[in-house]
Amino acid sequence: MDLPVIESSPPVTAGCSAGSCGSTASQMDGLSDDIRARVQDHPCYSEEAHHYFARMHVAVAPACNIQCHYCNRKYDCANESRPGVVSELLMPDQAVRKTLAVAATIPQMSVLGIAGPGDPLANPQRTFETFRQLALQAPDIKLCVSTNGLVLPEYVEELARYDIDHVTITINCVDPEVGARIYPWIFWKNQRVFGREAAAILIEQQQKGLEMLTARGILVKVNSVLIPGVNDHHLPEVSKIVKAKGAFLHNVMPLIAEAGHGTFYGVMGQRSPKPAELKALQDACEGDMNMMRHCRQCRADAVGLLGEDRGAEFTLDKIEAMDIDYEAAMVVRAELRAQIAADLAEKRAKAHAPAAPQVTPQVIHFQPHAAKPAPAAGRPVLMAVAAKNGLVAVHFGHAKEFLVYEASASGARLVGHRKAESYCAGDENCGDADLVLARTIQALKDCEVVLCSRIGYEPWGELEAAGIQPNGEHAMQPIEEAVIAVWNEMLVAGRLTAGSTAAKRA
Ligand code: CLF
Ligand code: SF4
Repeated sequence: MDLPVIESSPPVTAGCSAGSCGSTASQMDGLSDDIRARVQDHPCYSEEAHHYFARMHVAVAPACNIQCHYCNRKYDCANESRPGVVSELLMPDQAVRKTLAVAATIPQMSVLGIAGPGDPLANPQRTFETFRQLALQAPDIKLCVSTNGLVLPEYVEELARYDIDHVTITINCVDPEVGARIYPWIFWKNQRVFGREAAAILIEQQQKGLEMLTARGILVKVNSVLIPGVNDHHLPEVSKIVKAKGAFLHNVMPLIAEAGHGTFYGVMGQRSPKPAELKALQDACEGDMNMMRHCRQCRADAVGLLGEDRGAEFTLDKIEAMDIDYEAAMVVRAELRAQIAADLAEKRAKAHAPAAPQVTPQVIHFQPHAAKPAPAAGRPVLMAVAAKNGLVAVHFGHAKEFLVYEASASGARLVGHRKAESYCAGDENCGDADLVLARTIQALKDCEVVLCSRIGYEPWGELEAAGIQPNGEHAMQPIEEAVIAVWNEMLVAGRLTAGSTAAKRA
């Protein structure tokens, strides 16, 4: 069968090469067949799936019923978006047409989410009319919603009616004292409630909604915004509690606060966490909970694979002009999904085959999804990867983001990502190259290695001078295989003894 060639479509025949094989694969292995089937094509609920499947958001929900200190409603919901205005607010009919247009054009688009720019459940008519129409017209698309939780309990039944299987609740605290520093007010029973009392109501509603959803078997992801000095010490407790109540995944995201966004925190100079602080907190929560590490803090109108935005291809005027045959599209989409599922199943089967004996006990061999090798004597190393579709496939100067992996004796695991501006656009913008390169190096400063498909002479030197080793030797290799290979090289070269370079970066 010939599948359509999509620019951003991952190479589904590339074996483990196209996927993520580390800790997330282990998490997937530990799931029941039922749960695995429900998350395996959701790019947010499965790290593995995010290499293969795309999501889209439709911005049908402008209003909100609470105020968060990190949000300015002129901009996207900071819970689920990076700052920037939503390009087009949509009515339900428009949102449905856009969804069908995207799904027909990008067959790996598996999930439609409503995530703002306000709160979807504060706009129930628009949100549920969109879901109602899509459940009828596009039954092959998973529906997903993200909410602050204030009115969640009263909509659990309706969410279940439209077979909405994935719900995200943003829970930043379980203590009203902490909450009062995040939420100045909520709108509750036709009046504004302020401070601690507002936070207490919100927390109670969130917890109740979480319990009701999990009791109905709906998968719940909890998002938390990490706000240094406000809820950083509190989030491990949040993680413990939401896990105990049945949440499936916890996504701790960094606060985005810049004065130019006009948010209270931005104007007041509240700082955002550093990447190392975010990772440390995620690590601290991980003992109790599955942690999401690949969130890209999407716009409320994002389209495409996580980390890319193809929204400009689907503006209202463009989708009006499109001829959409959704019946035919569903056939193509089903074929693509079956092919990806078969490919992943084959990889898992291979992974469960007995591992070859280790040639030397010190070096890790790449065994996708296999039992972890015996610990070797080498410290963990952070490596940034310019990646596409699960491969080391991007020129350093063209990378718009870097995935950050931690390589250690236990294997390679994704621990985050860093945004970058591509400075080598080959046009007049190259005039700012020095500035952009300096910012990229700053963003990667806790990494020891950068893996990319190619890199120029000048950035090579600048990275080395900053203590970051560029590496273009593993172009087009699967990410984890490349990361482990480099870690092994460092180990053999004696660069991973305790106290060597990484310690200075901590
Ligand atoms: Fe959208 Fe959110 Fe559904 Fe995903 S995003 S409503 S669960 S389909 Fe995903 Fe984007 Fe992170 Fe959200 S990467 S911001 S977690
Ligand atoms: Fe903004 Fe979302 Fe908070 Fe509402 S819930 S104030 S839209 S961040």
